[in-house]
Amino acid sequence: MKLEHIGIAVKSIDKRLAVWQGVLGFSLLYVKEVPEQKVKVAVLDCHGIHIELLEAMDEQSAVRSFIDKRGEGVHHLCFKVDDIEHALAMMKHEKVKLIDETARTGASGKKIAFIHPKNLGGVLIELTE
Ligand code: CMX
Repeated sequence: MKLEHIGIAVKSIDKRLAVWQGVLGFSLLYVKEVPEQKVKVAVLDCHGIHIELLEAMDEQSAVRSFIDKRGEGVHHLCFKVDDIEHALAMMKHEKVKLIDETARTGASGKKIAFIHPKNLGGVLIELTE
């Protein structure tokens, strides 16, 4: 498993890009709306590891609830696996609580799945293939 990206919940992508891109100097790879997840994402490259800024698209967005409860900040870590269905089956076997029992398609078109933060000290983990 390799760290693929770090998701960071922000109120405004435009406002935060000024620092992540303008001051820290990371290259912006793309900005995309993901309506099925009610989020807009801006993905920056940090020497092979991506920084994914997440902005809520509406009041019902999970990112909005996250920011309302905890404020802006680290939202999730995403790890890359070779076979996501195998990784999910292994976790299920080990009784790890899953949010997604089967993989779905993520913002980049790759298969993704979320693991419940309960097993991971309150940290939301995303797997991607
Ligand atoms: N950090 C810690 N805990 C979190 C969390 C976070 N970022 N997000 C949710 N939780 C907790 C909730 O508080 C809840 O806890 P309890 O069960 O104790 O109440 C639990 O996890 C489940 O959360 P939920 O929102 O009630 O569950 P849903 O199944 O409705 O949604 C999730 C889960 C992770 C999909 C959603 O909360 C979310 O974050 N959606 C946005 C996903 C995202 O970042 N998409 C960006 C694009 C990703 C990509 O395509 O690459």
